[in-house]
Amino acid sequence: MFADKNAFKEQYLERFKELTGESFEESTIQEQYRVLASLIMKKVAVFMADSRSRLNGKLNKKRIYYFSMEFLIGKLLGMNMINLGIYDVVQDGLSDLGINIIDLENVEKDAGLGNGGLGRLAACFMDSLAYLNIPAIGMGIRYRYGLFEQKIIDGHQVELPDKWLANGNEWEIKKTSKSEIIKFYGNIKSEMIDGRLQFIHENYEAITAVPYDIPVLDYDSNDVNYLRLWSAETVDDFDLASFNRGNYLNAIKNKASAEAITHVLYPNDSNYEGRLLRLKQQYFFVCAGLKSILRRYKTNNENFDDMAEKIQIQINDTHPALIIPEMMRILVDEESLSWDYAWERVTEICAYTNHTILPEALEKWQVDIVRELLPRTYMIIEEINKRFIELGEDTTRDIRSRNAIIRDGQIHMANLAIIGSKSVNGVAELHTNIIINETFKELYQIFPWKFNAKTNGVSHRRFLLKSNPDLTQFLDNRIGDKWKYDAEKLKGLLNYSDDQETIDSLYAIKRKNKERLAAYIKEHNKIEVNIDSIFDVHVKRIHEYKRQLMNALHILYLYKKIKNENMVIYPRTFIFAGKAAPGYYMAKKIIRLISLLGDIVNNDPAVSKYMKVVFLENFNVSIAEIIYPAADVSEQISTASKEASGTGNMKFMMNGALTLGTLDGANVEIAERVGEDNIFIFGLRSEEVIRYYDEGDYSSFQVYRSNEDLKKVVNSLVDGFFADDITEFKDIYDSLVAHNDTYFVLKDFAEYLKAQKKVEETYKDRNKWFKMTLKNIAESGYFSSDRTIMDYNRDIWKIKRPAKNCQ
Ligand code: 26Q
Repeated sequence: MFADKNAFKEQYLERFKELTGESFEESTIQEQYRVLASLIMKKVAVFMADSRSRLNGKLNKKRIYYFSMEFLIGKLLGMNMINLGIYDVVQDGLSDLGINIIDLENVEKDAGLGNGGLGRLAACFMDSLAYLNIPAIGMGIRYRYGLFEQKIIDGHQVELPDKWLANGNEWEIKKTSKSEIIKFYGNIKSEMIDGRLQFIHENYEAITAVPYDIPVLDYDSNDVNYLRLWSAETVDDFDLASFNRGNYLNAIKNKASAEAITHVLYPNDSNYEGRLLRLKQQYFFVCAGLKSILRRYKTNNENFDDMAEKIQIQINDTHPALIIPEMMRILVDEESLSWDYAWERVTEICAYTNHTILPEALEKWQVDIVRELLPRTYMIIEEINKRFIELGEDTTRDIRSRNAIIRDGQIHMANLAIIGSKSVNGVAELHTNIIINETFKELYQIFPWKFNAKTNGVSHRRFLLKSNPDLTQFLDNRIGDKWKYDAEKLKGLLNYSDDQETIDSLYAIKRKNKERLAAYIKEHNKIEVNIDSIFDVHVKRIHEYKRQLMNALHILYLYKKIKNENMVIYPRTFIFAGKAAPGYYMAKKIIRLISLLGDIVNNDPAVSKYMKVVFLENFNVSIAEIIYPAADVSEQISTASKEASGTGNMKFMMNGALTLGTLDGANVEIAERVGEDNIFIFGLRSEEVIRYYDEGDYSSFQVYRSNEDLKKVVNSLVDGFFADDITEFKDIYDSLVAHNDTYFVLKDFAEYLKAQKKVEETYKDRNKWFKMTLKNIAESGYFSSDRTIMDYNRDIWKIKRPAKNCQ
């Protein structure tokens, strides 16, 4: 692409003039970034066009459509340069011009179009689909504002709008000509036309969906997939005559309310809220995406027999599950196909991934609002429901009624998704067992063949190759660079387990990455941390089940021991980051608790020489890329059974941090791979937690009363230790003591303490620690999303793909 750095410089300086009408000498760093991004995008767009024409037309290949309300892709410049193989040449060229490439990368704003795990998983999957040359399109929403920007002010979380588009977006191409019209509200009239009952949608409100395509590059070829994000616009700049069956005035009223649909991402990640606007978002992108898929299908195919051979749709949690009735509506109403034929197509095309077992997170919609907003879709859901109940074997009739889609005046989206899909997968082995045996036990009896496990993975190219360049170099030197293509090759590192020089290098690399994080902390938190302390890191969304509170109580325990009993500990830096849903009261209290704890610890000279507590604000993909490589300890301490998989655990592991965790989610599989000697496991097992819930025989008060140390720690929440206002943490105290500690923080506390002690003892033996590190890195290949995607493809999508690089 650029023969050498001089060729790059020449094109870069030329592009500068084209784009800014000025010369490079007068430029700001923003312009320097924008020109670089646009120069690269120009090339990428050409590759994208070529890839598309390879796939379209005669080839008419099978494609994957990954439907997700969230794609947490982060920044694109660095990753795109790596994928194009031009990172080094650009770096050298820029350096000649006096520009540090990292400074330019940092100008880009993160595309934070997701809440956390589920959204980042979708982004990692897009990376791996492109790498594996699986033709795929990600369908999502182009939110004007992504996940809020978090500020911590006096220990409180404050939310600011995420203006990620303020300086434009160099990576997207607006496709106005591929817009679709989406209809809301109105009424349905039925009429006999040509002997067939037809349903006519009248008096609807129409909204235009405009797609923006973002290319997703393969690592080593010029194959390009793309993400298609839909934005809502009013219809007035569209050809109104083309949908003149509606009411003109209705159609163009409410410009503001039309555009509001894609205004902002809902910031909840675990507690569903039945908001009308959210439902509009769901239908909006599902309907637009499906129309664009069928438009393409129809230009290449004469009938619908082959649909499943050309189209496979993965539904990322229930958020896009309306695709099931919507596809029925199009096939039956618009294409005049029979119900049974259409249902056969739908249930061989759609596949559903479940990401949660928390009952409060399962989506349900009030019948009334669905019926009003989506009158025809609602009728179809009713019909699907009716046939599900009535058309099964008599022996399963009761089960079917109990598990109906429509119950208690609500539409149960998981039931709809399961009934309308050919595959239902959990995101880790344990999680899949729980949905089979608990959450969807009865539906499993009806559709046992649908259920399967697909353990999550992460893009090792973003979270290792890109974010940890020194470890990348270290690996290349020892095992060559095949691991970039096939992460299982990381196992080659095991040949170096007893090589002292290798172990020393791992230590040196970790130390350097800790320096980088320490500098970041110094700059943002004005806190000086000890590079030689243990970096003990807990970063993820703030939620009671993830038990940041247990970690805080441990810190409080250490503080008291050091302060009052002169206990000596190996120095530690406790690092937290994560956002709380704005309406989640307890999560916000926990942030405040950690911040105040930090103030007390960091400002007490007797204690702060041993430990520091840092809360980094605004956790996002870019900050994550600095944090994972610098961690010694990865805190994965959710209440067993609650974390479906976790993916942060995998990112830490790849970067050589050791996991301190419960046997929950994918931690179980990490433990299986590294062996119990290379991980710190503690706490209740998921069966025990589930048993306690079923039997109701846990008493947190008993635990509290019988453990003196724990009692002192918990009491300090309400005895004036933190603040003048002793009521500040009363609700946290009550959740533990008065409301029986739903997440077993007190129950697991003693074992957590022991495990932490073991971490400390182990860390003191540097060789032992870094041998464990080596084992973790070597075994992390399984957790590459390349493997996950190959598993989805083998069992669900079944696309024949060119054998690639897995030599
Ligand atoms: C639903 C309705 C209304 C508003 C918001 C939502 C909503 C949005 C996001 C519900 C859930 C989410 C996100 C869930 C999520 O991130 N789950 C995580 O998924 C990861 C990838 O599979 C797992 O690793 C985590 O264990 C799981 O918590």
